[in-house]
Amino acid sequence: MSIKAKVSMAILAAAAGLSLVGGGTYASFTDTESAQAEFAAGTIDLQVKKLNGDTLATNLFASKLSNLKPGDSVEKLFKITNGGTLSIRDVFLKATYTEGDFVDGADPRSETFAKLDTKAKIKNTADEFADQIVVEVFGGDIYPYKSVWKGTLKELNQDAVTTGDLTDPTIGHSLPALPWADADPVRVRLTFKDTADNKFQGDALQKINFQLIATQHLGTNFVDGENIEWFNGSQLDAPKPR
Ligand SMILES: [Ca+2]
Ligand SMILES: [Ca+2]
Ligand SMILES: [Ca+2]
Repeated sequence: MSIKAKVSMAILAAAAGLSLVGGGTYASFTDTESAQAEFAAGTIDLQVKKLNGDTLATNLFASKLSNLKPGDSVEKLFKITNGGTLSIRDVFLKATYTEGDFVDGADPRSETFAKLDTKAKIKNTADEFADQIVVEVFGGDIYPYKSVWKGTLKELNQDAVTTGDLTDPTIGHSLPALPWADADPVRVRLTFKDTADNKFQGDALQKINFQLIATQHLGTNFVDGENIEWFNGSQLDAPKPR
């Protein structure tokens, strides 16, 4: 008998044995074992910090962005860190505003209305003003120089539009929680287009909401015995090979 045949016979015998145990009535001696399983979800918690590690205040910019002139730009450097237990795959930036957050310089409610020359008192929409503001977002390790997105605030306000992924390549283009909470630097620059004309004098978007959206990695098929907690905490952007 070849080795192959012996092996297949052994398997057949084992299968037959199992079927005996499986069916029929119980004998006198019985035993039941039970086991429990915990099924606990991890957490995704993105935090926005100053470069020194302090939590950022409500306003993204510490400067008051007012009295700006065409051609001005202002830049903010901050970092995104993982405060949860699951590794974060991607982080996208979104900026939104509403018509209600806009005050036209030609509107008597405008702070600068009284100082505005009559010829510049021209009404326009929030979108027209937001179209004059260029948003540039950079990611990358140490000093974020890699352009992740460039467009106008008006474009970024559209529902389906976000910047590209901000996670840097140093730890697999992700923001793992293990072995330590990763932190990636981000740079945002707002520029008032130097082509903005007089109708935008005194115009103000009183609230621009910046939102950072963190996403999880794709689901993984685990085999029992694997360290799931560790894997999900330290996961990188590339899918787990199978
Ligand atoms: Ca990523
Ligand atoms: Ca990273
Ligand atoms: Ca105006």
